[in-house]
Amino acid sequence: MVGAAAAGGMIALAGCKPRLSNVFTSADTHVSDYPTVQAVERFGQLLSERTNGRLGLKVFAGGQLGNERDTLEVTAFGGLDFNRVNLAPLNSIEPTTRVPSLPFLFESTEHMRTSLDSEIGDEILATLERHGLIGLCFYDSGARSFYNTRGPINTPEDMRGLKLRVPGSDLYVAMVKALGADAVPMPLDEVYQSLSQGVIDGAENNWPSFENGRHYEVATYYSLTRHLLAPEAFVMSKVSWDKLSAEDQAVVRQSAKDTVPYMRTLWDAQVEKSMKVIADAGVEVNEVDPAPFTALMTDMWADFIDTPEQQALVDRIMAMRGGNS
Ligand code: GTR
Repeated sequence: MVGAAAAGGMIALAGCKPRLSNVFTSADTHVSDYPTVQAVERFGQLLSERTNGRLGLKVFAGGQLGNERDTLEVTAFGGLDFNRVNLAPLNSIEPTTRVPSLPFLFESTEHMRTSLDSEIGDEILATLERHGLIGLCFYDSGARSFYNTRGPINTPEDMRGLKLRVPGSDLYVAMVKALGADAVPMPLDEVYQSLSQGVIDGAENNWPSFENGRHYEVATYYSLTRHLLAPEAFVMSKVSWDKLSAEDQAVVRQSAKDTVPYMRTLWDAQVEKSMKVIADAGVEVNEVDPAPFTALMTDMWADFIDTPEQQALVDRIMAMRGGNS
């Protein structure tokens, strides 16, 4: 693995002064101009500037190193230094990550941003350390809604019997089942073909992923349920982290945090761009009354919130609704 080679290089060079440049590796399922990739590229520039070129980063975009679940495992073992993933593959690994993944928990992007910018976000990120990962920051991921090849979804009844792709997370499976549809867990890179071949009828995602994966070419109905405002996470391998000096660890942490406002600007612009591409392609987009979806999807929270630690986080996030902090 490239990451392992870079890490091996670090060990060999650890005793030399001054240290030569170490190029870390990072994985992303998205293409190189996607906001998450751009933000991690920016992180790499900051890292290099702030260490006078001692540390650098190469981002492997477009899922070239594998799907999120697999690359996450490799990251935890130190074969990759960094990774940018959705929270879904972390749901089965760390229970606290299920909290920001709960449908209809955040009432707006603002609520999501304020909650995760507060100490709540840092506390959730810190829980990843027990799994070999250093949680560095959260990135925006907009709102996920359903799209499909059959027709507009207005009520949960319209979802009965639809085969809908979800990321590999029990929470997502339960969410779709609660609405009466069939959940098909599948990596993102298989969705386009599965839609084209009728293996699935639809999926759910935000505007940029719906557009970037070209899913809108096949699934021409996008129904704005906005059921999930779960963020993305940028993580580092604890194996690689432990090899850094305390000063370099602080640079890594700060540089990651410093990319968050940049990512949000890119994100908001990308959403606008994707909405236009999708509208121009003639996709039928419909607004949805969230009430019946909210009722069914919040009923299942109890199945995924079973520790006092998770419940306390849910309560604190709920208390921040309506602009309270
Ligand atoms: C996207 C997210 C990806 C990936 C994808 C999915 O919104 O940015 O990291 O998790 O969803 O549905 O697999």
